[in-house]
Formats: sequence, C-alpha cells, structure tokens
Amino acid sequence: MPTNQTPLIASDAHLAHAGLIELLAGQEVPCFESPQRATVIRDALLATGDYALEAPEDHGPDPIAAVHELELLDFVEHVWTDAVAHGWDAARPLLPDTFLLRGYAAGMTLDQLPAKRHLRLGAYCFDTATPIVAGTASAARASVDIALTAADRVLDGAQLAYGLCRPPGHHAGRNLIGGYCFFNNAAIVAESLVARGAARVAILDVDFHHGNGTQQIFWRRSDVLYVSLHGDPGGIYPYYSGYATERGADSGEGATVNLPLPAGTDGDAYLSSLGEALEAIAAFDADAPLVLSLGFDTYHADPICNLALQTDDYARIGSAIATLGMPVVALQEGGYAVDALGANAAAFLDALRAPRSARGQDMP
Ligand code: SP5
Ligand code: ZN
Repeated sequence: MPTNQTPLIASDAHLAHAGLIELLAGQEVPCFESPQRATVIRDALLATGDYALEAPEDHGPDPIAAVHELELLDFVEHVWTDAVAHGWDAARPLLPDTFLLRGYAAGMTLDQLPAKRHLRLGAYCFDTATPIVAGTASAARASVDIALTAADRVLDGAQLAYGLCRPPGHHAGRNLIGGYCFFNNAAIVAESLVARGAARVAILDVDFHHGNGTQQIFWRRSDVLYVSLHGDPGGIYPYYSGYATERGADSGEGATVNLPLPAGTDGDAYLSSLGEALEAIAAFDADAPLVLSLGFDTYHADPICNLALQTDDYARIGSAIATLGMPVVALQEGGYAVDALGANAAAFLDALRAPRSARGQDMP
C-alpha cells in the first residue's frame, strides 16, 4: 500500500441488514439508514485513488463485552432466529411495540423476561426506528470489527484510518439498542484503547444527533472524554439527552461536554462551536488517537435533520480537526442525504488527511 493512501475499512456484511422499515411520526416508512449510504461513500472515496480498501479483521466478542452487557450481545445475536423459530414471518423486520421503562411501575422488571428473545424487544430497544432482520447480527458484528481494525491501523502508524461502519453505533448504550445502532463502535474502540494502555482517550462526536449511548457508557469516567456537537435536544432526537448542563458525574464530572446547536446552524456557526470542542479536547491531553463519531446528517438537505452545512463546510471541519495534530480513528455514524454522502465524506476526509494549511509544506 502506498504510504500516502488512507486505510478505508469496509465490508459487505452490512448489505444483508436491509429491507428495513421504521415508524416515523406515526407512519411506516423505508428506513433512512439504508445499505446505499455505505455503498455511495465507499465508491466516492475509492474513486479519488487516495484510499486503500481493506476488509475488517475478526476481533471476537470480548471488546464488545467490555462495553455492553452480555445479555445485550446474546439478544442481538439470537433474537432473529428465536423469532423465526416461533413463527415470525421472515419477510418482516422485528420492531418493538411494548417498552420496558425501568421504574415505571412495580412489576416491570428485567428480572422476569419472556423466555423468547423476540418477546423482549422492548426491554432492549428505546425507539421504533431500529429494525432487526436476518442480516442484522452479522452486520453489527462486522461494524465493530471495522471500527477496531481502523483503530489497529492508526496504532500501526497511520495518521488517519476511516471505518465505514454500518450499522452506526453512538446511540447504543450498555444494555440498549436504538437510533439505528446495536453496538457502540466508537465506545468499543475507546475502551479498547484504554485496555491497550491509554490513560486518556478523547471522543469527538460530530453526528447531528447526541450520542446518548456513548455519553451513558463513559458518564462516570474521567479517563474517556466525550465531546458532542448536535441538534438541540429540546426539539431533536434523542430528546432526553444532550443538554449543555450534562457534564458527567462522580470522577467523570467535566469529562462530558455537550454543545447543542440551534436549527439552521450554518458552517460559520458550526465552526465556532467546533472551536470550543477542540479546545476541550486539546486541554484533555489524550495519549491515544482521537476517536471520531462522524455523521453527515448535519447537511442542509438531510431528510431528518435541521442544520445547514454545505459540502465545503465538511472540508473546513476536517481541516479544523486536523489542527489538533492527533491521529484519528474516524468511524461512520449517520447521514441520510444519500446523493450527497459521497461528496461530503470525500470533502471531510480529504481535508483531514491532507489539511490545506499543511499541504505542500512538509514535503521536501
Ligand atoms: C445514527 C443516527 O443518526 N441515528 C439517528 C436516528 C434518528 N431516528 C429518528 C429520527 C426522528 C426524526 N424526526 C424527524 C422529523 C423530520 N421531519
Ligand atoms: Zn445522527
């Protein structure tokens, strides 16, 4: 591989996580989180010649179990086969209809779950937009392996590696799926960096949505900084987290930084909030690569979001992140304007891998 190429870790396992529907505003619609999203990004990056496509390596279940409860792994792994074995029509995705809201009433408890996993959907899922089909478990596992392989490449010496994760991860909590997410790829990478000896790991989340799962997982941790820019939870999914007042707890107080953004935020305003995020990350002084939760649902034409970024803005954001001077493990999260995803990903990653300010300066 020529040294100037950036590793692009991707797999076709996600293609079978398809035929998905979600309930959006009371309507059954085709899931915005589609296989085409990953296909167009991969093709656009490969067309530049600057990325080297590589398959993920199998890292096994242990790095997932370091972040998620074993019962969640078991659920994701086996819920589909349980359902089909008990008469579920395999042409239809599984979606929960009855949620276990912890503490809602006496008697609603995780201690007495239905024996069949598909009857427990609402105990492990927090929304109606995270469908499960036959290919979901292997896609979710491959997505984690993509993230961990990208991290391996950066630890091997690459300044940047891009994990084309699908399904995404940042909404998945310790014991909950949701927001199209099953396993929290970014959290699993951050935890694996700690396991490999890092004292401080920083996660920057630029997906349009608050990464409630990542925040939950590291809420009480002082060794993992979570910094997120996102749509104001006052009106935006996931609604119940992401306010600036949420700063972590116990020894983790101050190691969660939330920067909510008003509807219509454009590139200039975004860059100004990003400046605050980057200051917090620089001050944290991580001794590991930056873990980047990368979403393009901040785009002005995204069908489910409300910011106003243009394709050029992604180059500005990539260049700004590059000023940290940190190696970066970039992991794909959301972004649903399929026609623009390739251009936005190329603009962002090109700027991050070869920042404009540095171009032509470090070559003899
Ligand atoms: C990874 C990721 O980006 N997950 C996002 C999941 C969002 N799911 C529900 C969105 C509800 C949006 N309401 C939109 C109203 C549009 N008119
Ligand atoms: Zn998102």
